[in-house]
Amino acid sequence: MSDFKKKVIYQIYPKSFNDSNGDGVGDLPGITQKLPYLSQLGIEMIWLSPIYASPQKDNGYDISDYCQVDPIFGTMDDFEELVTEAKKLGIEIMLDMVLNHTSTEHIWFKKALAGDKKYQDYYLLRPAQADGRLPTNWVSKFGGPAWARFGQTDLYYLHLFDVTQADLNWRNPEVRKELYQVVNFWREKGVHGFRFDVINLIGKDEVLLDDPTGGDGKPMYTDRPLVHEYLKELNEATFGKDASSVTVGEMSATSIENCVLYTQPQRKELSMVFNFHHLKVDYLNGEKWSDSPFNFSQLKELFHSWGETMSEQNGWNALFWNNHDQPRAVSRFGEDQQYRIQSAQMLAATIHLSRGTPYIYQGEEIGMTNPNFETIEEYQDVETLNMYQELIKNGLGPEQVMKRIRAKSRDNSRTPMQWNAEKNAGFTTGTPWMKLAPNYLEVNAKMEQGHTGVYAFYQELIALRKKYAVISDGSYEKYEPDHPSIYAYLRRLGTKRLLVLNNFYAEQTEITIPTEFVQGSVLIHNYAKKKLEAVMTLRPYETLAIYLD
Ligand code: TEU
Repeated sequence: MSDFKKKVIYQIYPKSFNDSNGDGVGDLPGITQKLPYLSQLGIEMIWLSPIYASPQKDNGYDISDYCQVDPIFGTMDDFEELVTEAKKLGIEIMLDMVLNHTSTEHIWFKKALAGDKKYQDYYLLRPAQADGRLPTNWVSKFGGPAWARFGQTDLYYLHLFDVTQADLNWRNPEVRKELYQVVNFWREKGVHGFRFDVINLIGKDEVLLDDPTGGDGKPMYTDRPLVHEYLKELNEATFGKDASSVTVGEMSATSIENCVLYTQPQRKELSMVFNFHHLKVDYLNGEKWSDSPFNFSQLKELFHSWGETMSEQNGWNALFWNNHDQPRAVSRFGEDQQYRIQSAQMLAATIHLSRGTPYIYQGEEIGMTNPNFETIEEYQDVETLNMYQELIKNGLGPEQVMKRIRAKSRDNSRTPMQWNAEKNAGFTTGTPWMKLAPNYLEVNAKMEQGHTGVYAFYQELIALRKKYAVISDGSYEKYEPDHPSIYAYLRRLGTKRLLVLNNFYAEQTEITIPTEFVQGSVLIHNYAKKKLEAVMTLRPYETLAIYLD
């Protein structure tokens, strides 16, 4: 049995982590160089965003060969060296499996385009509707319709993401077999962890239909019952053979009910799931590119309902604030100026002491912030660039659009890792592929390691999870759900209890704690020690956890 409940997983976006050869792009040897840094933090598994051969239209989530390393990241030897060196430090590798779609540069798609019927059945090709409309009214997640003309034919291929990312036909058993071989190819290289990209979109119906609500089509292809069947098959054919494997499914627009089913151990689907509901609490009417502050009561309600349901029904969550698709949490849910350190620490405690497996996205452990670039030319992400055009077309002025992009762009998290205060923050000796956030003189790993800042707090949280079973295995219960500024919860395992209090605001506030906790001990705290009292006063972004044995 894998001990993924005690582990903390660290996500690396290889392009922006560490460049060893001065070409401006992070690479595999660069990651190997930084393993001691990760080991010191207490990390036991690193998830690498895609490192495979790719035209890089979506930074590697558009794969042209699943079994090759993209030369921008190095060679297969470099990968093997990384696996070996990591193992010496007790660190395992989790790879990102993008199995819902391939790049249109993949040999399968090219053969399909050349007329090979076998490969045409690898993708979702459909004719236009009788009245000439596209096969369905679905919208691509990166803007525009989800269908594009298939070469010179009368057919269209489905692309739920970019036009260069063609959805695979999972109903074809040959396709599934090929993909299982890919997973096994990497297992043989010593990989024990897999993150499955948008994996709840693989169970598409045989007949693809218009969204009757006139919406974007999501309910027509998300969490279909077949997903569970395919996951069981995938499990059995690949990682299920390895008792130490750790898997996480990235679930787009999913439901708690399905996530319970995806993760209950006896169902043999996945170890855990990422869901994104808590990261949509600043989407006005569900619209990502809106301009709106986050809704705290909605955030708490989501944490509580997911925490309690998964706890009661024995499902398992991946806990996270940041990844390569999200703005920096400290700029979004915290305060990245005066209270940068305190709010980064508070956000860390909220998820690291909760029930599930916590993930850290590179730079989060040093409190990295959004870069706030001035102009659209400084942004690179395909989604951001498409949306810029779309929002301008919809009538917003350029400055209004830039304000939204500064808050929402996926590039917020993709700026190079800030290692030190030297040139390019020590990320590269060359010209970085993407501009750095300008604050690297004050915010960098070297500085953070030098004093009791964000890094040391993460170190402490990671160590606590390994030591206290109530953190790794305890149940989850909400506490004072209606408090206007504190997010609080209780963990329980046998007679042991943990109360976690987090002030999400810059104003001081009060909360009454259960009387027995006045006799408890403080496990972790981001302010100087204070006496436990029935009514506790919490300072700006204060977090503390009280333990009762
Ligand atoms: O993302 C899936 C996804 O639907 C979102 O996170 C999406 O990028 C975001 O909502 C847009 O606002 C995964 C990967 O994490 C992402 O980087 C890829 O671009 C995408 O799949 C396609 O492979």
